[in-house]
Amino acid sequence: MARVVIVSNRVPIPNSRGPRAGGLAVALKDAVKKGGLWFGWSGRTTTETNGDAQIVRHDGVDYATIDLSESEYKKFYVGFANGTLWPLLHFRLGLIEFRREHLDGYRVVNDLFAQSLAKLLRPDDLIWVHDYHLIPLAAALRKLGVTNRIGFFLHIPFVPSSVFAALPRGDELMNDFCAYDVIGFQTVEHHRDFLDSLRRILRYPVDANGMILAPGRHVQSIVVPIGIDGVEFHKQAEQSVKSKNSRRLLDSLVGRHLMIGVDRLDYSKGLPNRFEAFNRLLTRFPEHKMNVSFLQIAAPSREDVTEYAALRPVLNRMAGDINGRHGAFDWVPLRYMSQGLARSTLAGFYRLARVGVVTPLRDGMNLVAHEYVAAQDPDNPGVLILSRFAGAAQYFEDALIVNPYDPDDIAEAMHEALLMPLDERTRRYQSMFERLRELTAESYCATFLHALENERATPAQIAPSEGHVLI
Ligand code: ADQ
Repeated sequence: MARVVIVSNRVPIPNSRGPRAGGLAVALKDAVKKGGLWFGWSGRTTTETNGDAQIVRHDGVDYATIDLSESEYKKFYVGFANGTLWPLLHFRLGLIEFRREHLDGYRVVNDLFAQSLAKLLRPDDLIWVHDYHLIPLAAALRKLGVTNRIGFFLHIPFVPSSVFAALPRGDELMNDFCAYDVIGFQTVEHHRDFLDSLRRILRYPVDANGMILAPGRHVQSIVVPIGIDGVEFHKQAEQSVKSKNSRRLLDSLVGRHLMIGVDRLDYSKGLPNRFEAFNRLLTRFPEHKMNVSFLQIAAPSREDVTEYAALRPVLNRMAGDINGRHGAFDWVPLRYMSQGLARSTLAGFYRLARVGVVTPLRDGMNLVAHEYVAAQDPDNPGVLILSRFAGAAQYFEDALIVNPYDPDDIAEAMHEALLMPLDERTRRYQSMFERLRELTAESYCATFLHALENERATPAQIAPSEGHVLI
C-alpha cells in the first residue's frame, strides 16, 4: 500500500514517555503505520515563519510541523476556524463573528500548509486531511501541481443548506471541497445536508452512490463514522479501576452513586443545561439527595476565543449555586473540575460511574459516549444518557436519548438511569457494546483509506436533485 500522509491542524507528536493518547491520535493509529507522515501546525507562534517543516521521527513515523505567526494564528485559528466555521457548523449562527480578513488569513495558512507539505510529498502518497481548519488545502495543493489522491474527513456536523447560506463566500468553500477525491462524514444526516448545500450552491449532479460529478473531477462522498478500539479500552478500564486514583474516587463516594460528564470546555457540549438538569433532578426527585454525586471533568479549550472564555464563569457560578443550595456538610453534590485527565484515569472513572451524561447541543460524533460504554463492567453496567444531537445517537439507540435543550428531559433521564434495574441496564449495555465492536477505529481508517485508494470507475444513476438523497 502507498504511504499515508495525515494532515491535521495539530499533530500528536509522541513525547519521551510514548505516544500521546488524544482522540485523533488514537483513532488514526492504524492509518499512520511505520513509514507514514503526519503533518500540521506545531501549536507555536513565532515572529517570523518561513514555512519550513520541522520533522521528528518516532517509531518509524515522521511528524512534520510548521509554526504560524501570531497574526496568522489569530485570523486562521481564532478568527475563521473557531470564530466562524465552528459555530456555523454547530448551528450557532448568533455566535458567528465573521470578518473578511479572517477568511483571508484562513486561506493564507492553508496556502502555507500546502507549500510546506508539497515539498515532502512523493508521487504515490495517499493524503488524508482532517477537519474544518483545512477545507481549502486540496485546492491549494492542486494549484501547486499536486495530483495525488486527497481525502477529507469532517469530524464535526454539517448544517442544513438554509443555515450554511449564512456563511459569506460559502460558494468558495463548496468549490474547495470539490478539489478532493473523497470526502467523509460522521452520519447520514451530515452527509445529506452537505450534498443539499452543494447542489443548491454549485448545481453539480450527484449519483446514487454519493459521487459528485464536478467539472473535470469526480468526488466520492461517503459516511464513515469514527470509533475507538472498544475492546482495548475495556481492558484499560478493568485495570484502571484498580488504580490509586480510582480507589480514591470510590472511597470518596462512601457508597453513593456516581454520575460522570467528560468534555472539552466548549459551548457546543451543553454544560449549563446539564448542570441545570442536575439541579432539577435534586429538586424534583429529592430521594436522590445525599445518594448521588455528579463529577464533571471539563478540560479548558480555545481560551483565546471570547465565547469559550465566557463559559467558564457561567459554570463556576452554577456549580457554586447548586452546591450551596443542595449540599450538606458531608456531601458535595456537584464535583466540578476545569482540567483534563489522562485517558487511562478516565477509563477507571467511567467504569465506576452508574450514569454517563453526554448531552451536547450538537456534536459530530462524541467519543466520550463510546468510551463510557466500552469501560463498563458487563456484570453491573451503567447507563448512558445521550443527546439526540450527538452523531453517536445515530449509532447507540439503546442509550437514554434526550433533548439537550430541555433540562427537565435530562433530569428525568437521570432519575430513570439511577433507578434502572440490572436486567434492563444489561440489555441496553450489551446492544451498545455490540455496536461498539463494529464502530472501531480500525474499520474507520480501513473504510476511508479503501475509498481513497480505489477510484470508482463510472458514475451510477444520477440521484434526484431535490428531496431525499440516495446513499
Ligand atoms: P471533540 O469535540 O474534541 O472532537 P469528543 O469526541 O467528545 O470531542 O472527545 C474526543 C476525545 O477527547 C475523547 O477521547 C475524550 O476522552 C477526550 N476528552 C474530552 N474531554 C476530556 C477531558 N476533560 N479530559 C481528558 N480527555 C478529554 C471532534 C468532534 C467530535 C468527534 C471527534 C472525533 O467535535 O464530535 O467525536 O472530533 O471525530
